[in-house]
Amino acid sequence: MFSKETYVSRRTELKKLVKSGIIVLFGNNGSPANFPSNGYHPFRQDSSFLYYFGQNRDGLVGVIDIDNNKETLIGDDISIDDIVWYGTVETMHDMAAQVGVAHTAPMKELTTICLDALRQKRTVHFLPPYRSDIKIQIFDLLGIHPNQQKDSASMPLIQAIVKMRSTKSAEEIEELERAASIGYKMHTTAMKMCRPGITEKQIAGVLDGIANGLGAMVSFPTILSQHGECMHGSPSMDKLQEGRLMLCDAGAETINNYCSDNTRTTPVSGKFDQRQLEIYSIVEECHDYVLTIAKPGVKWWDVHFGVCRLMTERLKEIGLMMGDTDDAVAAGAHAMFMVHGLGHMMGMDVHDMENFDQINVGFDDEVRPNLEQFGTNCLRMGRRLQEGFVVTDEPGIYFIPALIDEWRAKGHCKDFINFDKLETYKDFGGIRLEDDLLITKDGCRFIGKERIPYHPKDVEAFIAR
Ligand SMILES: [Mn+2]
Repeated sequence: MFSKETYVSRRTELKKLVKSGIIVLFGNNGSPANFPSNGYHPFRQDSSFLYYFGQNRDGLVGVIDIDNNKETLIGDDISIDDIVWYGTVETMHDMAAQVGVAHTAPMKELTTICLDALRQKRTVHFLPPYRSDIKIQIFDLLGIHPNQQKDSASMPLIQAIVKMRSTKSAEEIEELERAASIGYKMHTTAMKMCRPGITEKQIAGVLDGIANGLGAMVSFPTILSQHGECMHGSPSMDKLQEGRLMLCDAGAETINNYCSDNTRTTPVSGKFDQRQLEIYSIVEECHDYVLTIAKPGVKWWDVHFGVCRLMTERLKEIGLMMGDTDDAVAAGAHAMFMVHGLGHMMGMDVHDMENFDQINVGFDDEVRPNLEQFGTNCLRMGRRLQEGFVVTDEPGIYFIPALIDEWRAKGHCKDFINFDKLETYKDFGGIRLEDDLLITKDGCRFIGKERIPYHPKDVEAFIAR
């Protein structure tokens, strides 16, 4: 947790931005796995609740009455029955004091607060809920059916929070650096463990343990697979095989809930073969290219398409693509290879604030998303960069057999893709490289004091055995 002053000043700023009404920020509740007292662990607090109220306990709600300038932390003190099982925990009063909140109230009082607000026709600002229990709570409190809640969520509140959370403060950047150093340990361990015969799950399990042992957790379920062409390939019980590539996309989340998100692709044999090296070098060049062009004022949309053009140029050189580069990219032909966007915002959430919809986070009035074109519709961020933004830089090239078959059958982008040659890559898998970019005053830098090896020579030297 940060100092009391951090939370006080964040709430002060939020009140200024939202201007009037009453803000209700729901914290998360525990989530049962197979029976109520056997919950999914670790508990994950809602990020916006954490950002303004700092407390990492279940069953809390933060209320900010802007018109009456009154802040209340709502929740029930735990009973002696709970103390027997879980030990003594801080009182509601102490938790409120730690984050500079003057008032506390038991959960039942939230009903009164909401009823009074509705009777007085005051605006109750809430965020779009993503958990079913909170949807029921909002239904009970405000009478809005879960189907209507996303549309009824407060745009002024969403916009204010996006404005504040998009720009990371110095103390937040320190936390992101901490997450990066845990991520470094996870990734370098995975690279060292990568060899024929070990299962994907064996490695992924160790990565979870590294994060846990450092008081952290993984920032999302680890993607670790020799089927890198499957975007969210969960680790399986399959053994890694000689000649394949292991794609590992994993990150840590610190005890204060700031994330890292990196991807490395490692040759199981210890050395890249010629074909792998060709594709890897293109991804590497795209990854490094971003570092030279991302800076305040530049649209991430343009960075993404700059990478798409560079990738297309290089794929033409090795005969997988053809035709005019600009025409190919305009037609979306590059999305045969890079099916996703170049990156996303990152902070307390690995896809920062994705619960508000990416259109509200990564785009604005100036830069609108393209929801029609395959590939481009997965770009989660497009707007102009600002100092303090954190965005992932994650180009990738994949060979997805089903996608190759589908486009070939339809003749889709046949003027730009050499399907005969592509056919021979169906056993390739995929390559992605990912690092987290902090936008600085006049440029950008990668987060993390130590770079996880990624230049092919460095990778081979690092895993040499
Ligand atoms: Mn990512």
